[in-house]
Amino acid sequence: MASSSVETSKLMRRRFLQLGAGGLALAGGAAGLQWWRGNPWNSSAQIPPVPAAPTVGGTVSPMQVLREFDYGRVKQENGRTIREFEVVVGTSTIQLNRTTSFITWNYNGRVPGPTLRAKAGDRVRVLFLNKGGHAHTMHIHGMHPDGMDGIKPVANGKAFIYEFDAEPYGVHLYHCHIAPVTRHIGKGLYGMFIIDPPEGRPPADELVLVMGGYDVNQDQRNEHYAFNGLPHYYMEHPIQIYQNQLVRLYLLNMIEFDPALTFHIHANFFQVYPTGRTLTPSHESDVITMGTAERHILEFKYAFPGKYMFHPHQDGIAEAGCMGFFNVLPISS
Ligand SMILES: [Cu+2]
Repeated sequence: MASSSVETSKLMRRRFLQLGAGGLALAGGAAGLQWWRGNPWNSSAQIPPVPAAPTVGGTVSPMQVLREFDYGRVKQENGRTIREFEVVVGTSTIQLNRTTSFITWNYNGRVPGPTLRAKAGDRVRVLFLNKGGHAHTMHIHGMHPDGMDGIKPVANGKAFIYEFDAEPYGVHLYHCHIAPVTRHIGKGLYGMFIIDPPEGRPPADELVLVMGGYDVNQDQRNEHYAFNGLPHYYMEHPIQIYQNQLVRLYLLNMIEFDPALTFHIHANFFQVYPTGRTLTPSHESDVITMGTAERHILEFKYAFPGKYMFHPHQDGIAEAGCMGFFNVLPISS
């Protein structure tokens, strides 16, 4: 590493750590920063116009979570691509249904947290600031030295910089690792971390679905379940996709307390890329079993327009909020 770059990096770290120590708010985690949205290396898929996605229920709209990728601030240091992400832990109250509100602990004001995305071999730098009122961390799955493993508590009001190489490519996740971890995850401290293979993947309509549970009465069981944060959301607001368009679904199970569940799509089959660790599918199915923290890429196309359900086939979990529709729109000629 050239010394000037080392100095720049040190200065940046010092500035950030001072921000944390001084308790200055990085409002919402993203204010005043430029975030890269949309997929710069995958632009030729047909994606329906997405309906306006206002903040709902006290968190960001699941419709926003669905297609939003955070590519970080991109910079070059010594010929390497650095992706710098800013993540702030906070708390907010969300509305699970008309009568039930829930105080979340979250990353960047949303449950799930931002979908961080890098390419294999990039250097990832996460500027982590804890304003959540308790000690929290960011334990990011992947390969890295133990000092970057996110199990050492970061006290409230303090900052930490996680830095490591993005390896291996696949669909990964991050979550808080303070005990009891079930509680910290159950309160909302989790998110997806995608590492793209160096050669990329073919163009597709790319979607993110994160399955989560809510234990509102602290009985070590979930009373509510959700895709992308809010129970039943995609039943009322179906996900629009186009007929015959390849859909690439990045799917993550972050449900605590239930050891495993399945994911099923109606009237179709999907190709499975286990943990996103392959470039060719391992098999085809219409239902897949996932333990907590398991994740896969599923690819499919719908041949016929119409509305098709998706849900875990543990039907009680589905009916408690983890259920939605794809609305397949015809391609007009
Ligand atoms: Cu925590």
